[in-house]
Amino acid sequence: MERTFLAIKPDGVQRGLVGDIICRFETKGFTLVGLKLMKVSRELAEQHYGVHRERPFFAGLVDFIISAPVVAMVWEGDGVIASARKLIGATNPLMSDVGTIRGDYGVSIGRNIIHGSDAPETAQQEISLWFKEEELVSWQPTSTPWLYE
Ligand code: IDP
Ligand code: MG
Repeated sequence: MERTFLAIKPDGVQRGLVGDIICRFETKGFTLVGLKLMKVSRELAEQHYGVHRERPFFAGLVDFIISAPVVAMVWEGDGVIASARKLIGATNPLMSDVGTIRGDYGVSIGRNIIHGSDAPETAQQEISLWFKEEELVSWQPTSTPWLYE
């Protein structure tokens, strides 16, 4: 089973969207295997967004991510990496489809509510950056045979 890293950003937490966002992944049929509310250190934020270090928005993005709590999560399921990106929507919420998290709740690219890993390699890197192995729980939901044939 595939795993992905998702993080509800400070704007999503401050706006009271945590419950709705978790609900979307649960009802889709994915399995929560890691969850924590955390105040992110500058070092972690800079590492997480390291690929964007040279971009003009980098400093503002890091300041934003450490400005209020973040909900860090790992979700599991067949195809969860690409599917979660679809549920999240395009990076700019004004361009995201209606029905996606960003499309339903956001209006600006710098306040786009949630992060999701974009590929298997980044998912693995981000899961190990944000979670210790013992913080992840492997379990089999009783709904599995009703979700997968
Ligand atoms: P993604 O989150 O959809 O994968 P990326 O291009 O990887 O999008 O950018 C990472 C994050 O950086 C975005 O989610 C957004 O918060 C922020 N970001 C990207 N482009 C801009 C921009 O032009 N202005 C401000 N923030 C941006
Ligand atoms: Mg990205």
